Amino acid sequence: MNIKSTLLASVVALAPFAVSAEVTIGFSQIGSESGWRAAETTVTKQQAEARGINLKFADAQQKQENQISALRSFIAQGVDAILIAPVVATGWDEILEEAKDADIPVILLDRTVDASDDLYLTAVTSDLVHEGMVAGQWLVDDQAGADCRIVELQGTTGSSPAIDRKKGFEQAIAGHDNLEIVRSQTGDFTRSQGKVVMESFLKAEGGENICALYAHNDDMAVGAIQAVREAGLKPGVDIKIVAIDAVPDAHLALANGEMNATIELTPNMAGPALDALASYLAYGTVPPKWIQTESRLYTAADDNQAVYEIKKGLGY
Ligand code: GYE
Repeated sequence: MNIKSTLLASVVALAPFAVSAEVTIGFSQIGSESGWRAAETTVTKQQAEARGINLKFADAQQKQENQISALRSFIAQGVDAILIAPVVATGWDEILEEAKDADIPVILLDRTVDASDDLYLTAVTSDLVHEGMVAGQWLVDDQAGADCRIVELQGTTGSSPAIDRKKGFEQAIAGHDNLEIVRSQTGDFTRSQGKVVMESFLKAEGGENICALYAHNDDMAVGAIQAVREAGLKPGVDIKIVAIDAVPDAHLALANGEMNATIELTPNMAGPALDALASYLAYGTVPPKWIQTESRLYTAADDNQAVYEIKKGLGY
């Protein structure tokens, strides 16, 4: 049942952003590798419920093949639209073609794909390159020309945030020869891997030879902070720590001086996505290919304890 045409007839009379309860949307989520992703799942379910949408949720356990089979099942069920957070950037053309052939609009959440953009309606993401640049610029300013050997915890290999956040950071430190990335490895966006990989960096380099950690997300940084502590060093002091997401535990680490900076990523990608979808289903209004979400930098200068209190109940 593709509801689009039948909806058009009935929806015209409804408020443009009101989506009737008849609408069924499939949501293929990557999993729950980080606090941020758990919050995104919570917020997406809340946003759908608030609009009376029947949301079919599929947890892919970090596997692309699970996301592809979830999308194939959504298409077979004849859902009205699909939301997907694509675990990696490549390998989506075929399944997106199938959704297009079935006239089912697809919206990307928080990550992008290397497919032709006529295969999806829009992508709701932050500027991932910019996030890396802000992290790099923070370290440039913090070090003010001093020599600094950096280790990097990358996100999931092949994912757009890992690719773009690395690119942005390298762009920001380019030309600052005092700053050098000496080790770089994936921690898969998880706390446990962040700790394990940071332990290997500390062992290989010697903690006294590491000046700063750049982590592609806070969860890896929180894991790494534990490793730094266990190595007898002071995180945030002996080793500067900058990351991305601004999850509650990162605000706690900022408040107690164990972390130095994080760039906030809103977990509410679904709100703008469902608003764009409502206009598309109601009036055929085609949204821009990219709907950018806001990012902001948090440092020790912010009232992180207060922000922690606000965020701790948001499903992180
Ligand atoms: O930063 C991280 C999650 O896709 C941008 O995915 C997102 C990232 C986020 O694992 O915590």
